[in-house]
Amino acid sequence: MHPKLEKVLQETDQRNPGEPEFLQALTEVIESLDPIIERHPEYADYGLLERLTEPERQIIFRVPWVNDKGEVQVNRGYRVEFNSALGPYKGGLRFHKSVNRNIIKFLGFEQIFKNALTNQGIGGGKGGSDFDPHGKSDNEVMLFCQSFMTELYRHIGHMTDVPAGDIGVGGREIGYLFGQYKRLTGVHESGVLTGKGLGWGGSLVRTEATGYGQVMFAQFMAEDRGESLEGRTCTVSGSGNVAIYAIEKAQQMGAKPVTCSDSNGWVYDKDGIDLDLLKEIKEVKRGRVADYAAARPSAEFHETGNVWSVPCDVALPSATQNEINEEDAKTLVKNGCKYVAEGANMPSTPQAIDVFQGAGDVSYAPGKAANAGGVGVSALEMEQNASRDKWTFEYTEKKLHDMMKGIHDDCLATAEEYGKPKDYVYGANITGFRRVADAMLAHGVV
Ligand code: NDP
Ligand code: 2IT
Repeated sequence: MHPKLEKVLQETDQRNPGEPEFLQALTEVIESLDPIIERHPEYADYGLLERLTEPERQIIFRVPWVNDKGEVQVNRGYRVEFNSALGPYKGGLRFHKSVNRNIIKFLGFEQIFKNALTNQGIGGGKGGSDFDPHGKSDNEVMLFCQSFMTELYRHIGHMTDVPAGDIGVGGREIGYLFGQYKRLTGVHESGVLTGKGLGWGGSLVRTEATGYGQVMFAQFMAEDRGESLEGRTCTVSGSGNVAIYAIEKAQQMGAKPVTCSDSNGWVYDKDGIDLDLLKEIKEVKRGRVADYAAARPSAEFHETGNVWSVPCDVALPSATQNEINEEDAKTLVKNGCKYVAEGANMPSTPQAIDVFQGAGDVSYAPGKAANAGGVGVSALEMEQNASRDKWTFEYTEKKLHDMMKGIHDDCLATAEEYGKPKDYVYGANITGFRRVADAMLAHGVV
């Protein structure tokens, strides 16, 4: 590796103790920059790499609220504004008990390159809280969101920082967050958040965008090999926003998704997932995948193990980070899996990625490329808000399709250009890096 890259890795390691996921995300990107730094040493100059790996701003705040029993609860809120070279910070908010600064920094770092890949003029950021929405009443979720926004509102804006959803933050939470922002500022500033309701500034296709885009990406990888997803068995993890719409798009393409999961277990449905039933249980009743299995004779529920033990052609991880380890990857490859398209952020460990890439006939798409459709359509939502326009479903989905095709083709072209043909990891990291780095060099040392 180029000595400058080694030095940056060592220094970031020392400066960010106790932040393994952040260092994991960072190491993957830095390691893939070798070919571009060799050819363009200016990218290792001007403190560019040192600046790129240090967030522009990290905001941590107290979020006090009162639960239904009248007890005071205290959570911690985060917003990491990582890089604004290409546009306002953009990225979701995650509400999950595992959230800490390390998790938000890893997600914010990934977001920089993902957002660059969309070509939509958006910088990278991420936020969230260790608030656990499971088992909370609507009232408690509302009070939490209001308290969270009471601190966050001073840092965000449609030209500065535009949050959206992620794990534990969907339409309901964005509604409460937007309401409180509007109340505090006295301004109906549609473009300050994305993932809004369709009646008050939301965009058609935003709900579907991440899962749809992920499966479109898998389809483009298949087409590049002269194949398609039709008739293919897919394993999907998760049962939230991304997983549900990955299943929907896979079914539209004639594939057969047979699994889903949540933190209590996973389901194998030999007849293929019944999407209406899954949506009813997850989106309407806020239930568990165990309820799905109980209502569906062809489905089995498992409390132990995971969906990656089920033989498949296409794996669509759509739950969380590091959910595919080396053993899982070996099992997938042994069972004949040919395509991996990540809907979640960093779902495969570095060892799992090595297994996929070493297998020879697995096309592996990292999250920052394959799940970019979500933030991509968020940018389209911002565009509609700015122009006070509303686009049709078909028009917006076509834009998503073209954006995903563009990302796919850019990744392949860059990988080829830098001597790593068909390597979507190099392709995604170098394409994203080059766009951000060029803007940072133009802006001087800031
Ligand atoms: P949701 O909250 O809608 O769903 C998350 C799903 O993953 C749930 O089924 C949840 O189960 C499961 N899950 C979450 N954490 C864990 C865990 N630690 N162990 C086991 N299961 C877990 O989130 P999304 O669908 O929006 O997000 C899923 C992934 O996609 C995340 O990695 C997110 O960062 C990424 N992503 C999301 C985008 C979006 O637009 N929403 C865009 C790009 C990426 P349970 O309910 O039991 O917690
Ligand atoms: O990880 C992601 O890209 C998201 N959670 C979506 C971010 C967004 O701003 O729409």
